[in-house]
Amino acid sequence: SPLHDFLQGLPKCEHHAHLEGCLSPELFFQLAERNGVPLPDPEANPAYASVATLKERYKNFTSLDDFLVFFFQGMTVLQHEQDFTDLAWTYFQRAHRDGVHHAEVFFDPEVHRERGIPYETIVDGFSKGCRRAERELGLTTRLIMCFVRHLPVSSAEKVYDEFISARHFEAGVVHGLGCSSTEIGPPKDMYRELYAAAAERGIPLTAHVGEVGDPTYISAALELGVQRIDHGIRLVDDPELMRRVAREGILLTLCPLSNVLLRCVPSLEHVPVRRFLEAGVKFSINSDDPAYVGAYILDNYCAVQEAHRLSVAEWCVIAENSVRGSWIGDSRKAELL
Ligand code: ES4
Ligand code: ZN
Repeated sequence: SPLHDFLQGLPKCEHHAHLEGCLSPELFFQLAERNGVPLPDPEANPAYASVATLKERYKNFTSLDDFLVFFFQGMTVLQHEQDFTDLAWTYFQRAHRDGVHHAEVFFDPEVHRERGIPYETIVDGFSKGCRRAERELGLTTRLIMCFVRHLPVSSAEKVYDEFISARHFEAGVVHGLGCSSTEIGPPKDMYRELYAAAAERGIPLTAHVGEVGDPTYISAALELGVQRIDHGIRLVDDPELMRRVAREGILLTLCPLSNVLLRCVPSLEHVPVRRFLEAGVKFSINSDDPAYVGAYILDNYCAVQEAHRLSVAEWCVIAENSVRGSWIGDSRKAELL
């Protein structure tokens, strides 16, 4: 796009990338081999025949839940601390090349723990990748622990207890809590107690809502104390709630190309960036699951520009709101503004 160089150079903050969503088909097969993890039977799932067939399959997700099957299958090759570090480091290098100065990334400890990986292995591995990015790239990072709604609350309680016992919030190892995975089905308030306990400790909260769910999923999350909404595109279906989100300065972390690929919207034109700009709703633009979507943050910025033709002034508003909505101290914000 004509603004590519400008968008590349714009100091960006990423708030919505799943580290497990950074596992490329290449790295999937590499780690499966390195760790002796059996691949899914290609008879039952021909997508796993090769890197090429898997890449092709990733272009044809039919829904959020269809994607999630591949996303959780991918994670099975992550076994050792080094695998988690490699995955995070690979992502941060790419984000740095895309002009990201600050990155807040999700990880799903419940899912790894369920298949026998200790909490410490997961967090130590990812946090080593974060520290390397800070040291070698000057990128600031934040790890956000993500609960997954397809598993029972008792599973979330287990990782929450480990996180509290390890004092990882106080130590600045894990900076916030979120939740993701399937949206429609589980109770909207399933993390009421956990979110209340975390809020009491001053832990920042977010939730994946309004990606496919109606605005009542968004208001339910706000009631649980979130400061941020991941996706939230369905907010446009409730103008009153949209005014409230604007008034309260809640940040939406939009993932435009993910929304198109998972068929949450028919095309980029339906990601309501202009409606949000006009309503004064703050948002950032993010990659979500870049290795599955086949697009990183700069691809998302450029695709939004192609579809919506924003002005330089509008891009500056987006970049500034991304800094202000980051979970970092005022001195780091001042450096980024
Ligand atoms: C996700 Cl796009 C999306 N939605 C919900 N949960 C997720 N986990 C990873 N990506
Ligand atoms: Zn997500």
